[in-house]
Amino acid sequence: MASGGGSVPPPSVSGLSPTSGLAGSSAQVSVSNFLPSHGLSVTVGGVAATVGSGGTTDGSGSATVSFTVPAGLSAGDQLVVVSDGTSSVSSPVRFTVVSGSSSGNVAPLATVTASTENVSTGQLAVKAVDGSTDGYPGDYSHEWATLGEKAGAWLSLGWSSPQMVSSVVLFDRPNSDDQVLGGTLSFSDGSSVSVPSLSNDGSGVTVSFAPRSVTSVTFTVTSASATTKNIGLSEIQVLTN
Ligand SMILES: [Ca+2]
Repeated sequence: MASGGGSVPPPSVSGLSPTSGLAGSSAQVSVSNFLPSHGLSVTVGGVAATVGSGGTTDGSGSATVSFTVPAGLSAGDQLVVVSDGTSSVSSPVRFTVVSGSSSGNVAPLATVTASTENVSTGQLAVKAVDGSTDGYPGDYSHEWATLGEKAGAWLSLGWSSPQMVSSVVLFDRPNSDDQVLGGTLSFSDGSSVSVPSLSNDGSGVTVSFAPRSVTSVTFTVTSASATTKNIGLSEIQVLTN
């Protein structure tokens, strides 16, 4: 298509980040030499991803496009392809869908609210659905911590469309002081399910129940250990099958 002015560099894709995560988590990838001022689409493993910010190239055909890893993909390495409608280019690095996504974790797709959250440290409610089970004494930026709450603290996940859910996996804050000793999952259909003591080392505890179609679930802490200072969760997964 170029005429006279020398060679045109081919469109390219680079900088996939992060390179792994759960279905519903966010990632971004950069493109250059695509068509200028064009909308971009992204597929992961051949499945269309929801495109967030950066979904249109600038005047030089560059963009850093964020996207949501689609649900329904098998765990493992998946090809990421960006298209401007004319060129479709694969990322040289594949996205690794981590375990948990294959069974459809819809928690990262939810709007998350909580009784309190620690804004000053970044231990926010949304960190309970960021795809990472890390937390203090590891990386505290991946967990939800309340402001001195114990029993009575709550975290609520809401979806714009009904989700058929059948289990929830809860990950306590990994530190040895804070521990949930009991809780309740309350669903938008009026039903509720008891949550047992969570593992104090932050490993996942699965609560399974009869499948139900819901638009929200609220986890309420009903009991906390005596040494608890700021109850919270490093992660919560809501599974659809
Ligand atoms: Ca987390």
